[in-house]
Amino acid sequence: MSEETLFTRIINREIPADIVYEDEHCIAIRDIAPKAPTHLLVIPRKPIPRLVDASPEDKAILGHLMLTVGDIARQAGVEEAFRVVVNNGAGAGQTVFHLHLHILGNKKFSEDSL
Ligand code: D5M
Repeated sequence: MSEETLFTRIINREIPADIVYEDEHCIAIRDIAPKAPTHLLVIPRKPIPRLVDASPEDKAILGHLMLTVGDIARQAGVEEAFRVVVNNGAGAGQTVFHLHLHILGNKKFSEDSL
């Protein structure tokens, strides 16, 4: 049985996905169960399970992800209003244990909710 994560299988084109961006360090896809009209996932090629599992050697990848979120948000036309969410651990709602950043946009956000 494969130990690859779902997202590694998408990165390797073993499972189809709507890929909106990719570069040498990461890929961005449309979420299959969107929670906002624009709901993208930015996923490092490296299968870091959770944010808390990232190590100092991942510093450049983490920085790249944050910078790339801005590029992807601009490309999607949501750069003026979007949220970035990282669920860390099952208790926080993480279901795919391969680090990913949710970009949520084109949605009316209430000011006091996260
Ligand atoms: O977020 C995991 C997210 O991954 C969740 O919003 C659904 C999404 N998902 C699950 N399978 C797929 C496929 N095959 N394509 C695109 N998106 C997918 P989490 O933070 O772990 O709860």
